[in-house]
Amino acid sequence: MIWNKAMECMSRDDMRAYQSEKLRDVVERVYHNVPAYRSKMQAAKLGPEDIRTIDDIIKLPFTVKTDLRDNYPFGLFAVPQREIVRIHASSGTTGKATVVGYTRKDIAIWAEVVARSLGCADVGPDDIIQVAYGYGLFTGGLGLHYGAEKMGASVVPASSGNTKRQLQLMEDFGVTALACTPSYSLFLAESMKEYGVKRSNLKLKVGIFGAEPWSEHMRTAIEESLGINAIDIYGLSEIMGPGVSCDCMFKCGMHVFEDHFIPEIIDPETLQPVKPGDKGELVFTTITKEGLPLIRYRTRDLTRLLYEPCRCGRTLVRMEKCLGRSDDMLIIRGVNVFPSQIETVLLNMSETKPHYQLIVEREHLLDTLTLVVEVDEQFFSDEIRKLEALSEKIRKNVESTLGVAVKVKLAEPKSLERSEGKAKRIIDKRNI
Ligand code: DLL
Repeated sequence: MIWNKAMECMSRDDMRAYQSEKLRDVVERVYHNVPAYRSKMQAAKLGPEDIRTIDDIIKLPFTVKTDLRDNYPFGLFAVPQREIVRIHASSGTTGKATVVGYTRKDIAIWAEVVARSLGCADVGPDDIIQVAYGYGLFTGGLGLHYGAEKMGASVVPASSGNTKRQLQLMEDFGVTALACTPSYSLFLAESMKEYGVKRSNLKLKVGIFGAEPWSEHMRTAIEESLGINAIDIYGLSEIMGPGVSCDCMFKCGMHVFEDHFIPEIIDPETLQPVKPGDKGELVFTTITKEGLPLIRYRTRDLTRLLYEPCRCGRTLVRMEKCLGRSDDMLIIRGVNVFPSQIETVLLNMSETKPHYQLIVEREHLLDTLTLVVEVDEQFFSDEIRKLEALSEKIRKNVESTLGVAVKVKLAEPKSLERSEGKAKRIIDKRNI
């Protein structure tokens, strides 16, 4: 089902004209309402009058995650705080979270793009959708929730966790659509046996999976084990949350809702646009957002844009599955983790050295994180009790910063390999 034909099936020329108009508007707004943007534009000797069409977008300075941190928490908001009706947050690169704010209109647009995404996934008013993304500061739960309500589907706001209950709800309520991370969907499939839930007793037909990278090979595994259609949904808090783009039933790249988000692909080294169709870093400009409009935001996600028409009838550009990043962010059970956050915790503790390794594994379909950390010589001890207490202290500190469970292994001083170049801190053994 195409939710908004006028916008999703527009001719490319009309889309460019529409984007040009909205781009002019957002540039005016940030220039006048966000001091940080005004300074950046002034430094680049740019005024709003220099941005006439979409082709001028490349003149504009980029926005990066640290801009959000530097203006923490609300410094990049383009409206007075009284117009903000919702705040979400995700992990920042160091201690501080990335905070995003939405006006009432932003929330309505977000619900619209998620409703369109569900339309892409063939979820309609007759469906019962279980939202098993976390509800809270993370955008997954509430994002899917509002979009599903807008679509008119019956929403089961299960939130994340409690696998037994998830399966029971699915069975008892006749749930037809499941929204969660792709790794959790596989875990649910595996847990069915354990909890005595038979596939034949479930009405599930489609999954709306995202928030972490997953390959085509994983798509096949999910589709086979759950007997459903597995649809990829992409988004990031800074730009909106889930619903920036979504697969249609042809599963040949995620349609970007370009009337709200203009995508570009740049070379992450030179920062220049790549040739059409080439792979690089995805950059977005939000053209309708009021609360936190972002200009040329570097997502760090690596992908390519596909402009060939899609068989579904949508003319919206498609983006290929995102499997890599141009930074070191990891996604563990849907939670974004930056090694720099761990470094900050270790540096703040006198007992440890910032020499560490992070080992990521997928055990029984769930991601696990092990932190191997060197203990400072002064604190290293032969007493097991002391070491256990220290490891527990590190675990608590790291978990409260990352928001994800971690196993801590202490290492003797100077035992971790030193590298002459870039330290190899992350050992990702998952085969996504
Ligand atoms: O993960 C929003 C979301 C929620 C998307 C639910 C889809 C479903 P953040 O926590 O800000 O927002 O993390 C954003 O997650 O830059 C990507 O690296 C990664 N990501 C999100 N969706 C996908 C996907 C939400 N479908 C970061 N495939 C992004 C690959 C994804 N990576």
